[in-house]
Amino acid sequence: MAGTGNLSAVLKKKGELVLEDTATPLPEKNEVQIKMHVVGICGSDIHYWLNGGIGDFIVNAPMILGHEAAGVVSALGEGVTTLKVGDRVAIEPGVPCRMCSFCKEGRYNLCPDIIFCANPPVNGSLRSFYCHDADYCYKLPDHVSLEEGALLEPLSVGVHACRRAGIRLGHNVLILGSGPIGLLSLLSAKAMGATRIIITDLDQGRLDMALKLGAHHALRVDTRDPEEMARRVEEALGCKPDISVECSGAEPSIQTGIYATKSGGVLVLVGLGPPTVNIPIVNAAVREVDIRGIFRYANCYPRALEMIASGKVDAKPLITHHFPLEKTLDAFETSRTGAGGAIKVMIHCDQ
Ligand code: NAD
Ligand code: 572
Ligand code: ZN
Repeated sequence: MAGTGNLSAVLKKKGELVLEDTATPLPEKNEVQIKMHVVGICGSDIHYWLNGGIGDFIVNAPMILGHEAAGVVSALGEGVTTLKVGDRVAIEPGVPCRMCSFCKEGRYNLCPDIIFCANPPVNGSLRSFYCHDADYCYKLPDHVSLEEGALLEPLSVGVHACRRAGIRLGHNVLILGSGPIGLLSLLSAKAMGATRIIITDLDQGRLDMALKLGAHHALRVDTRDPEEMARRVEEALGCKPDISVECSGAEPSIQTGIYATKSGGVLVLVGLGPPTVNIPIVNAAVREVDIRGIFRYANCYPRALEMIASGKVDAKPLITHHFPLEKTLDAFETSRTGAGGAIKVMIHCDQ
């Protein structure tokens, strides 16, 4: 029988985020119960809290937030043989149907029936206890912290973006936007062999973090003229980038991404802003700049974990703030405002 005493961060409706006890779930067949340790706040959690929805995904009923998560296995459901109680795991938050053509081809992120934490109406993992399919949990080596385990989620977005971009040894790369996703794309691009990386943002603090993480050039965006920004990128790099990865979703930044990318190169759209944007499509077409989108990630957790476990990637500097679960509202406020240079805010569920 399910118990109580499961402190959870519940978004009741737009603007109303509360802490309340929910039922402690018991693991079903092929699931594990996880005593949650840490959950990172993502921009989408903030968006659901402030706006009550993203596009067609509307919060019509109370929903537990959180999808960047890691914890310790506390119980096993029937049939679980790959994990044991006490294992430290990172949780891949999207579980697909496993049956459709997308799942069978390995592109399970495109599964129309995927169940993804904290996307309405599905509850997330920002709570004391949470159950998840065991094969979407990744055991962490002893030297990888649970905080790093939680970072595997946004790092997987960066890995998927760089895979879709085809980043390889020797590429010059432009990253547009230095939020957590831009910064983790930067780390992924470096790990995949990019030689020189230039990054943009409106905010100097975020650019300073990008330089600390190994960007070669950081350009502050102080004009809405995308052709001028593209010229500045070329001037700083000494050539046009082979690959651009757009991580802001802002219209002028997407425009800059097209103008800046070398003819025959690739622009990956990671940032999702307004559903319709005005872009110089003819410029992209006649210069054979391929524009590719991404939707989350598939098969990226193992690679992201390997990058962290090997020491090739150090994502820890992104973590700027820590709060206990009881202070969730303060944590969300810090993430929302970026106070104190906040980049990735972590909530600790078991303090
Ligand atoms: P964020 O808001 O923290 O970061 C965005 C950054 O872009 C900010 O630092 C902001 O200052 C900067 N920016 C805004 N306008 C700019 C401009 N004109 N030029 C350059 N920089 C500009 O968000 P995040 O968590 O880093 O996520 C980035 C984007 O990626 C969001 O749009 C998010 O929805 C999207 N995302 C998409 C996927 C996907 O599957 N496609 C997955 C995760 C996140
Ligand atoms: O880590 C997964 C993730 N995905 C984001 C944003 C933040 N974190 N996406 C942006 C919003 N889309 S969506 O298709 N949607 C609400 C399902 O607009 C998903 C990807
Ligand atoms: Zn996210």
